[in-house]
Amino acid sequence: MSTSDPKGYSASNIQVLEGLEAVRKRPAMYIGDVGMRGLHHLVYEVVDNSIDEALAGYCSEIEVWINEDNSITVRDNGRGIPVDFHEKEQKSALEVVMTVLHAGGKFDKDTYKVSGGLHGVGVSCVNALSEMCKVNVYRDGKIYSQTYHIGIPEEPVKEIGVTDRRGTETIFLPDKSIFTESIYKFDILASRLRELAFLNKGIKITLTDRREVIQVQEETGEKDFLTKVFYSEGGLVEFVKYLDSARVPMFDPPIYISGADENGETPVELAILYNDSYVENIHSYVNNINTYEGGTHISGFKKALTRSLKAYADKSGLLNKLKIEITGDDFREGITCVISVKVAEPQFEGQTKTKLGNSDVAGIVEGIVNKYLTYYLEENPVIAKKIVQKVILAAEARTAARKAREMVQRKNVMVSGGLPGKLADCSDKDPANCEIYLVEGDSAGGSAKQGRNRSFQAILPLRGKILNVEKAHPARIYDNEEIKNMIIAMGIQGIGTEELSLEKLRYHKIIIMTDADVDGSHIRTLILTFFYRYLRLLVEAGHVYIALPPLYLVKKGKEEVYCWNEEERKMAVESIAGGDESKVNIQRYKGLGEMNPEQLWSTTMDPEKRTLQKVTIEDTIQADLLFSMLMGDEVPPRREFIEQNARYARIDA
Ligand code: 0RA
Repeated sequence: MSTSDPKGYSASNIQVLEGLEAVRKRPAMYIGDVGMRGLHHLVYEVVDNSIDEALAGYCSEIEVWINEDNSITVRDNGRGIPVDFHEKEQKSALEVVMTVLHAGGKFDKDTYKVSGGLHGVGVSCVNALSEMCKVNVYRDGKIYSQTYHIGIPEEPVKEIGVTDRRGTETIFLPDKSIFTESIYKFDILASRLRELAFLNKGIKITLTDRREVIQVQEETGEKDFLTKVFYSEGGLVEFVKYLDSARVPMFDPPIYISGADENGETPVELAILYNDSYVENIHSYVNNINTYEGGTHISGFKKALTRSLKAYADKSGLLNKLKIEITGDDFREGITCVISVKVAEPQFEGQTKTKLGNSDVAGIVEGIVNKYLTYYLEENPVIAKKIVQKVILAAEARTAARKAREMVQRKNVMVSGGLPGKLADCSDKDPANCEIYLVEGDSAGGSAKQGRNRSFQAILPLRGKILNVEKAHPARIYDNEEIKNMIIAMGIQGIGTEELSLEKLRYHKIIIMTDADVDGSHIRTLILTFFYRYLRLLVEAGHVYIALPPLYLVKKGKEEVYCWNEEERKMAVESIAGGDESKVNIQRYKGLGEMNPEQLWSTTMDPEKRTLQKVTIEDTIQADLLFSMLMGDEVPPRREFIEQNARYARIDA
């Protein structure tokens, strides 16, 4: 094809338009969804390209701005996207990268790998889904620029000036006709960028919120905006210490392991810490993506951990007097670990495509971890002994726990139908149709029982204290009446990572319903902590919800409007009394018990009218930190942390 062939140009352009059109037609296929998650995903997609440039060794700094209009700017000091003319496509390389699907890695194949975001879709998708996008490339002393509208270039790449800097700057405004959300959340971006800084040591990442003015300089009138800088010299070692900042470590520094397969490919890196809690806290990443469903890298790690610790314990005679068997779980009680692998062609599986499927990775990780851990334990006998002793305690406690559980299950069979006396069960027996409300308090439980639709809604009132599982030993879980009742009522066979099975789950919706006050939110957190630590699978499978009772009832004569927030309250007063608060009666609901059964049904339980929030484990790092801080022993960091991170598991509607 000759460079002057106009057909070549138009043919490639038609392809480009078709590609962009496909993305706009089915955005969810490319970025997951068009809600909060998808909106933020756009930023990660752009930042990932800069991270790749940094991993290639050409970029040390990435700056991200949330602009006043909720557009985003991402700037790096890398080599700059190439702008040279692309013969085949008849346009600048920059234009190809920005408009052709999956074009990101076409150039410079050896050094530039497209790791991509979760879906690895590339920056052209971000472009297609933006009502405006502009890229400035600083390269060879010049500034090049191109602007796009829903992915289509306004004009060819232009040289617009000279510069002494280097790098790429992308500005984009997500298309409001595609996304259901348009407001960026600083905390969500901060959390991901912090994670990226830990995972990729040495890269400085700055996040600035131009919507939040912190201070105005008196003399110059210059504004200081809310800014956070994320930078980690120590990488994963600092990451595990950060994760355990509310726990008491058993040793310091953390164990650090890094290696690769025999060809020097598939780099594996991990850091391990043990603390005095009973929580197993393993976070894993593949190409910087959080694989929270686990996968082959995790199985390889677990195998090697068990094998090397077992071998050491056997050899050192520490197990000589032990009569009981040690299981894999015992070796991981109180562990905090981050594992990060880079895989050339990752296969993602599972419900949310966050489970690594590549089978060869298991052996690679197992080999590296086994070799280094064996050596580490030999070299550090004091620490090794501490770990083994903790494992023995875990095994003993687990044996005790099993006895307690068996007793629960036996008792269970003897009582009528085996269900807790407090449970008001539903008549339908098909779990897919059934819901259980976990209701705090006596009177609310009573109202819920009267107000419910008994064919498919079951009520379990929680009256006593719910155990704080963050502090309690797993063996004590079954001692707690309320937790025991929940487990039996839900029909769950066991708890933890290995015994939990959803096969006999009796309800597909488990709905936590608590008061809208401090006590209520405390109880909700206790229940969520239990679910997060021991029934993670249940949450991951999307069975757990939070009921949202209304906060206000605005009344004038016969007219009644329920409101779920301040804004709705104002709107209600506006619509029924022209905005005059003195003409209406406003009732603030603090407790569920203030509603009669009919009210509770129509506002909070009727599937036609209620609002449920599904609990998702979107951000496992933040969830873990929050639960460990809220519920753990270390008091001082708590208050500040709660204030800064009101978000635990992300709750989606
Ligand atoms: C391909 C080749 C080269 C750089 C890049 C891509 C590149 C892409 C992005 C995206 C965001 N920031 C980026 N920085 C660089 C290198 C070509 C060369 O100079 O040899």
